[in-house]
Amino acid sequence: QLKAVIFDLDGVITDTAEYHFIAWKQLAEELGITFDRTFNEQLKGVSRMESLERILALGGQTERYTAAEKEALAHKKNEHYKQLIARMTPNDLLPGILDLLRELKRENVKIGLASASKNAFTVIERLQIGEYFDTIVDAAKIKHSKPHPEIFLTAAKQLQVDPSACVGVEDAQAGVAAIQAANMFAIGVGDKEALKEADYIVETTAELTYDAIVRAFYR
Ligand code: B16
Ligand code: MG
Repeated sequence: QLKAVIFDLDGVITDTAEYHFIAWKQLAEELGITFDRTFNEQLKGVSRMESLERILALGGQTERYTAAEKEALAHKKNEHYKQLIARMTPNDLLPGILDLLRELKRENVKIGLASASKNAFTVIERLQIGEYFDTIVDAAKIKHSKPHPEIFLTAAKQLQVDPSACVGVEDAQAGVAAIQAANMFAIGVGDKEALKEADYIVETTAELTYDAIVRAFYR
């Protein structure tokens, strides 16, 4: 029985995935590294430091910086990202998300947030949707990045719901893998090819209705 829906944030509830992309791309360019949207798929859902490592590896620069310098580079990206999210409003919710949150509440389905982002609380506040969430996992307390299931399992635990009664919603390959490793039903939002491992895929959040979720879950 469906008891909870656990959402990823960036790229599912709002298009902050685009802001992460813009901020990383600018930093990469300053380092003389070019990357495209295909490579960016590998950064989605991945923690800040791990994302930096992947970008440096892409540019063959893994050995070039000390740990302290890497911290500074990650900090720089985050400052740019914070500037981008500072102007967000409830208008930045992706299509259908507010209706879905309302409907889940009406149907007594619990709602959780499993975002790897340390900026998640700020973004939720800017979007003014905090009241809908029964639990929000604190990314700072999570030891293992997606695709490890830890963040989704923590959300289920905090909701006191068995993972088998949870649906996870993700836009990232690593996120879909994390949901499945947690033994939950994985819904992918976005490119059908990139997310082909998901149990159910929608191209945009507009298709992500309560009815569609229920139908997919019990199919
Ligand atoms: P921060 P999600 C993830 O959020 C993003 O997809 C990923 O691009 C980002 O690097 C990560 O959060 C860490 O974010 O630098 O703000 O702590 O998709 O899990 O909601
Ligand atoms: Mg995401």
